[in-house]
Amino acid sequence: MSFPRTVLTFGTFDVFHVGHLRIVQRAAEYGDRLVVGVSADALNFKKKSRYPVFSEDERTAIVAALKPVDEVFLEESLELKRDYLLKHQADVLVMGDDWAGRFDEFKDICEVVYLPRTPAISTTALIEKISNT
Ligand code: C2G
Repeated sequence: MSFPRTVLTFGTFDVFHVGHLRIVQRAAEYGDRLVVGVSADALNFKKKSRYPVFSEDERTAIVAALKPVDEVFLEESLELKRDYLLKHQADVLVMGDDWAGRFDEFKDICEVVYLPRTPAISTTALIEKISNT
């Protein structure tokens, strides 16, 4: 096992909420150093045909300011996951269980862990709640 043990997680982290905070905190417990890939605006547009509420610069600044986070980079493409894991020398990849099984192909280069999502909170639900008030 290498030291320091590096954990990597990915996310959009738009309209940052406690579910995002909890996954970051729990991911950090899997190693000594936490690196976070924040998905680019263009990648979100490609996936969901809409831009996030907060720009990639704002989302990156919020995630970088979190105590458990050591390094942040922009995730520009879903296809580059293996390159990102290798580049950042990830020992563990942590994702919420909405992604369960989807990253098992990387088990040849790192540990892959899926953690339960924090219940009853999501960016989509928050946007709906705010728009309806
Ligand atoms: N999450 C959570 N609990 C919630 C909401 C989100 O644990 N109530 C977790 C998700 O499972 C994910 C992380 O928070 O691991 C970031 O969630 P999103 O911002 O929705 O990220 P997503 O759009 O899934 O982007 O390449 C993968 C993408 O970058 C992931």
